[in-house]
Amino acid sequence: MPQANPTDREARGLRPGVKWGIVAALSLLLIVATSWAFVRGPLSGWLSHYAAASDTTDDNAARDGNGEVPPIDAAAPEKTETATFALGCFWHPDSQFGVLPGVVRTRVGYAGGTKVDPTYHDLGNHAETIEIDFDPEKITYEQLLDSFFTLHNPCTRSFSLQYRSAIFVHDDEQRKVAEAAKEKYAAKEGRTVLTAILPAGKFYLAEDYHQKYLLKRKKKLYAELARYYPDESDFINSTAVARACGYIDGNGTAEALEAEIDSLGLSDEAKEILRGEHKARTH
Ligand code: MHO
Repeated sequence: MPQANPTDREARGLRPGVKWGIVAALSLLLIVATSWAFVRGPLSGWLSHYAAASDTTDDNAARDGNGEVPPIDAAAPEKTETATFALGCFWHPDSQFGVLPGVVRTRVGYAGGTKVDPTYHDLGNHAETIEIDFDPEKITYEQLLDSFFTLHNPCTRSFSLQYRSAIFVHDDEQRKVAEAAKEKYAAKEGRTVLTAILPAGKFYLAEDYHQKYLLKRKKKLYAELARYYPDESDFINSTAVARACGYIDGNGTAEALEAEIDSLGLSDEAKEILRGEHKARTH
């Protein structure tokens, strides 16, 4: 059998067997890469969306500790629903939503973008976002939306993705209510509302120092509440902490504060500080 010399082989190109082998290997590589991208991208997005859609949660971490907890936390409802909003810097919304009757827990974080594991200083295309667990028997999603629209200016374009206005809906019902609320607000203002209404995807919890930021500036109150909750995640999940963070910045009425101040687990000295700060800052 005559041996093909190198010049012949070059002239003929690769043998068909080798050529098809390479094509098959490349196709396989392409299929694997595409499936991986799909699993990491859209699929994980849909999965987290649908996981979030049935977002009634009964985990009340505040009650799981062995120690005593403030009465308002011991009475937290089993079932809550979640609202997720972006409305600029999340420090104040954490306080403003935290005092609304029916709001059980708040937490701040990053959502709406594609960057994996964002941080405050490396946010990628995420927006500062607040998640609110609420008792639907005490406050409706629509009422939360009324607060959402009035607590920021949704008609002015944001300088940055970080501070954009968005409602991240957890199911079709929330989407319908959010769209109607946006139309109602636009009609009332006679202006275009720029708020985006998007499916809720992954929410990345922000760093500890951003959680209940305004309360953490008040050392005495912070220390008293932190004593109940040495674990930061329990601290964040406490209704007493959410309320204290709200009242300390002057949110809510003086009557509401008086009605629940004894349920927050504070000493007399801390209660006086809270009353004083609330009065001084009432908007
Ligand atoms: N540091 C900003 C806002 C902080 S917010 C968490 C400021 O100057 O108020 O984006």
